[in-house]
Amino acid sequence: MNKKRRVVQWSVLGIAALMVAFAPIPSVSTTPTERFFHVDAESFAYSPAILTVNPGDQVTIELASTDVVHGLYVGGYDLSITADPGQPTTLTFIADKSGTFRLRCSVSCGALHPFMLGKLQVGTNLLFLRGIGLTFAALLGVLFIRKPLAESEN
Ligand SMILES: [Cu+2]
Repeated sequence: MNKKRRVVQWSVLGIAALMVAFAPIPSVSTTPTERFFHVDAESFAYSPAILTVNPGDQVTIELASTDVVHGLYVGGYDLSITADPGQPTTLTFIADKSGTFRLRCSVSCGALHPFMLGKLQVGTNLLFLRGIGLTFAALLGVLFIRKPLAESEN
């Protein structure tokens, strides 16, 4: 009985290890490219609101306002542009910092201005990968913590 349980435990561990080894992980080394985003700003949202690029990419954001003057501040990079209605403005920079950065409107444009937000994702979302890693760690932990208890039950 005990031996059978051991075999099951090792099988589960083996399968988990295989999953860790072969889980698709986005390639780390990507050739930097030029990325262009046309972002429409309208009270009180950006479209698109989430910009995803790779580290090292040259990012150009064309901000176009369709109603009042709006701004776009890129947190972490400390860059800002404003766009008058009908007069798009462009901002070009190298995405040399990895991570998730807040985009927000830099011009007080109305009641919901503080909620005019977006996101710049540079590179792989590490939180997501860590979450997967933690899930496996927890799984293995449960297996090893349960073992002594299971044996004392017999
Ligand atoms: Cu605003």
